[in-house]
Amino acid sequence: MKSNTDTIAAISTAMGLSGISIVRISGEEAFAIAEKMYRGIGGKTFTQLRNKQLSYGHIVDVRTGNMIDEVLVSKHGAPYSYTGEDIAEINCHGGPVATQAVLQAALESGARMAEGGEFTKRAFLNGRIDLVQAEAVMDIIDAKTRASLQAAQNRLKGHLSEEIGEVKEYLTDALAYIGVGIEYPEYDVEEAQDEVVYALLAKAEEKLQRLQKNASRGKILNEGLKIAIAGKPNAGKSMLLNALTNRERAIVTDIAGTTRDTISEYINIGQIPVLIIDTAGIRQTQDMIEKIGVARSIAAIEEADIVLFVADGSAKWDKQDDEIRALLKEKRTIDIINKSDIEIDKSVADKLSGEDTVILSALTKEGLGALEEKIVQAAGFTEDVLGAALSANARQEELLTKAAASLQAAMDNLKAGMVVDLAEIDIRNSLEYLYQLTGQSVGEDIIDRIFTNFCLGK
Ligand SMILES: Nc1nc2c(ncn2[C@@H]2O[C@H](COP(=O)(O)OP(=O)(O)OP(=O)(O)O)[C@@H](O)[C@H]2O)c(=O)[nH]1
Ligand SMILES: [Mg+2]
Repeated sequence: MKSNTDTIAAISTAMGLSGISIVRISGEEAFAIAEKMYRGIGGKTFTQLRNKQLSYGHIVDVRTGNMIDEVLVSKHGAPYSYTGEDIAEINCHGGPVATQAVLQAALESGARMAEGGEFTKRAFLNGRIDLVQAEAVMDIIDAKTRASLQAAQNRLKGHLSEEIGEVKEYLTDALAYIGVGIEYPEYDVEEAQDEVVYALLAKAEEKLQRLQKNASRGKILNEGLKIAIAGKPNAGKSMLLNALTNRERAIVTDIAGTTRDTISEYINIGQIPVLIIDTAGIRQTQDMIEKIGVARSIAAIEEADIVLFVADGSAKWDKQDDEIRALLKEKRTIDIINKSDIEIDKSVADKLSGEDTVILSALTKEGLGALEEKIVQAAGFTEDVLGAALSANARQEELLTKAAASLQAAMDNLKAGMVVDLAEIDIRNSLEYLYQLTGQSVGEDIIDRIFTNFCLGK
């Protein structure tokens, strides 16, 4: 286990050819280390520099004194820095050789190579941000759309933590009320106590439910929505994929069974990141390759959040359509009649006569906008939800669910007329999950696991 107090250094920009790169040094010795490597113009030393100001100078090889690179440096004194510790930041020329040489100079001057996410981990350990905010930093770097970015920014600003803070307060208050009953049995708080505790729990529950709802949407913003296109051969699935992705991604022919393998592509639909998957047309077949393709289609459908069922508007509805729809019974499905540019067969129109059916032409793209709107709706997003999305990641969502379950148990017990002290343990559990969420109570192993997913230098 690496120490959390020694001074660390890393390259914080992406490796490769670039205009500039940034080497960051954080810890108690950061300024002393920078002092050894830096020669300011006009003989100024690093120590003499003003806080949070860019200064021009050179980095030298600490053994030979030879110049390594021309740089701009800045110092950020604790606690007002990213990590909460002293930070020296060096802007050197981009390019792997110059950048590595500057990092090397820092390591030779006494810094240790930072691990992935270690700067952000220190910000957390120093209490500058909580765990939800630390995870938001990673989501900002990973953001796939503007909405994902906005949601992560909200979390970094502490909005989600604040909301969780309110739930914690209700629960803590409830525990305090129960405490009164336990410690001062001579006071006659019994009667009112039940009601007060229950009311507090109900408030906590309402808030938690809202957070949970947002959390599931947030997961979509972070991880993307999986959409599979399913239907019988020649329905126009691949042409629909091409229309949605705006490029000739999949081969389209009039031969039934053209697509053999699943083909996937990332797109954005109304600010939602979507992984869209074209599948092989599902049918009974003797062809070895097509058989494997059909099996893969079925697996892709199982994994998908939403399935687009494509019916061929130019052909008669048949048994294959029925079989595929039976397969989709448990899935969130959007029905589509394709090929609206030619006359739609009555058998298809009759089968898919619901209001929710989208009629479109993958060829002319007519009706594509309506499909995209349906997808956004089906994913549970509207414009204002997108703006306010207090998203959460999978870890956070799981803890919210656990907290809600414990809270529910406490409320059920109270409702069933159990003595109020018995609800106490469940309330404590619920609170504990929320502490784990924000990181007030979380094991070293979990912290390490969270931060190792970060990129180096962040
Ligand atoms: N007129 C018209 N033809 C279309 C439309 N969409 C697809 N087609 C035609 O239908 C045929 C099949 O299209 P594909 O996209 O290859 O169909 P598929 O569902 O991917 O078929 P498989 O890969 O075999 O399962 C091609 O000849 C397309 O040109 C449409 O909206 N209008
Ligand atoms: Mg195809």
